[in-house]
Amino acid sequence: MKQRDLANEPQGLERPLPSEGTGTWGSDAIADVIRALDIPYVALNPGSSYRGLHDSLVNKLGNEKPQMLLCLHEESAVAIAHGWAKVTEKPMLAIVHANVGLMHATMAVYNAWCDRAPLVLLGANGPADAAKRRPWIDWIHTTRDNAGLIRNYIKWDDQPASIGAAHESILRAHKIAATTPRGPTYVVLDVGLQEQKLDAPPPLPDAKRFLPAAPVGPTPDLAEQAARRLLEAERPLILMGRVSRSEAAWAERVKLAEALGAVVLTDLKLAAAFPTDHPLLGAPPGTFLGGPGAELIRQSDAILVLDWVDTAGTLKSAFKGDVGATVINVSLDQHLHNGWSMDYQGLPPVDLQIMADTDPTVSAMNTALAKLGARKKAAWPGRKPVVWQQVAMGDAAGPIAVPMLAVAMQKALEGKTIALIRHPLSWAGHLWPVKHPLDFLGSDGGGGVGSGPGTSVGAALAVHGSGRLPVAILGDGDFMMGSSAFWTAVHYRVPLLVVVANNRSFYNDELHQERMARERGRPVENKWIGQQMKDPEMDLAMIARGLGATGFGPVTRLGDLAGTLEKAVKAASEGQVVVVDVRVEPGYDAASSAAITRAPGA
Ligand SMILES: Cc1ncc(C[n+]2csc(CCOP(=O)(O)OP(=O)(O)O)c2C)c(N)n1
Ligand SMILES: [Mg+2]
Repeated sequence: MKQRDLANEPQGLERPLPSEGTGTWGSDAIADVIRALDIPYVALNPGSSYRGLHDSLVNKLGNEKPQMLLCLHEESAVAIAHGWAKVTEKPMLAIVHANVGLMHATMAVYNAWCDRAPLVLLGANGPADAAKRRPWIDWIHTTRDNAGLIRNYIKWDDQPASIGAAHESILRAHKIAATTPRGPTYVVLDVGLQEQKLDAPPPLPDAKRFLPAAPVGPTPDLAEQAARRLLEAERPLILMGRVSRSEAAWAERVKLAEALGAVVLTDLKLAAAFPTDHPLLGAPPGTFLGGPGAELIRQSDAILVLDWVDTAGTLKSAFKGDVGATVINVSLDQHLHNGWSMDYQGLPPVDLQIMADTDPTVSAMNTALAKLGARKKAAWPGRKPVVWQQVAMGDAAGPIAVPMLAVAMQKALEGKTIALIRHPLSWAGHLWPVKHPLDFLGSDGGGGVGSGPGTSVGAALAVHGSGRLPVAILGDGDFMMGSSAFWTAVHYRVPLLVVVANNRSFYNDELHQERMARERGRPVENKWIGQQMKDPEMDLAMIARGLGATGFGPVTRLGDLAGTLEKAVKAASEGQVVVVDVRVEPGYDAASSAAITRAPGA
């Protein structure tokens, strides 16, 4: 393998002087158990509530394993950890300061929760002992129940009261976060605990004995029942939802679909699950279920649901009334459902529930099918293959529509292995081919705008060094809310290509105002007020340059796009963080517009 130049790698940066301090502190012992988790990075924004732990991470652990990633906002610290987990399927660590840092982090925690992304979040509070609080500041930054802020959208939290308890707590937080269904966990470290002097380092538990559980499979009998029902169906269909990034599991899903003759639908909100050029793909993926997908579901007589995000809503949109097909639901998600957020979606009618992970279930079904033998009759008689909408390009001197941007980007990236790590709301499934589990990473999970920059940086870090160029296409609203995350990518030398589909608007909501105006007989012309970001238009390339990134644009004419993208791809391939401001025409794909502006209950 080529020797990596450490001056241009995160690991080469921010090397501390050797520490000659003596003594053992509470936070040193906490740092020891953090080291045992074998997590390479900790994303953080600093604060005095964890100054003890900060010191131990730098001076006791030498700022490696984990290495600090300094973030300019707690929302981006957690989003970076989220983006990392989207690729690695493992938790990164993040640390936030007291109640205020946690308040900043909340939306990103919610996004990670909804995306079922693992995250070990550490925070701090106190001192719990009021007699030890510094005047004023320790009082405003101490809360009775710090984790209460986020308890409704994390899997578990704790505030340990001793070093031994902190060891157990951190090991448990890791184990729970990384066990499926995955999600965030939170451990609050009391200031007093971190800053106490210890006589001797307490014994460290053996982390290897507290590892997360492996994904869980179905019983052979359940797998066989599922396989048999789909094999006997005339028009079997698979909704491929949350699945892993494993290449082997990808091949197993293709094998299953082929053995069953099942038509497959995938979801644009989730990472790649099935090749878009496969003849069994039923329709291009959508954020919402489009007409052709709904028609296929309506026609199918047996549906295998692999941890789909909204099974009830999807079946409702397709069948309108009674669900005529047999439904086999493979999901562990119910373990996470609570009464606070409705991210669990509607309750789907299910004929066979398999409480297992999707990857091992698919493998078990393939094993069952090998015994059951091939189909007797071909499935889906008379089905026509997907018709891929062609994108019409405009005049060189004319404006740029989002589909044209997609075509131009594919051209500029030809011959490169890339990961499309984020896409804007104006995106549509027919715009991007997917042939590998890392070709496409889905969306934010919780619909919290502003996560795009952070999750992109985290995902870019996770693919760094793999030969895959990370590419993010972001809305301008999303970019502006979270743009400070790009400084972290520049600082730690994490290459990334960001293209902003800049429609100078929170355009999603212009669609809503348009709908309101039409429904109420009011002027549609007013829909832009309180939505558009003009006068002044923001110079996003300059903002990028201000953060140390390379900025291109604004590109306003279609004819200038190819040349600019070519330069941008070259710069990112050479290791830079690159932002291209592309001024696009407002407008969403017709299916998305219709779904977004639907009336309540429709
Ligand atoms: C934190 C947050 N605030 C507001 C919204 C409501 N919202 C949904 S989409 C959207 C517009 C986002 O703008 P941009 O990223 O520019 O995408 P565009 O719709 O213009 O393509 C807004 C404001 C949200 N989902 N999350
Ligand atoms: Mg916009």
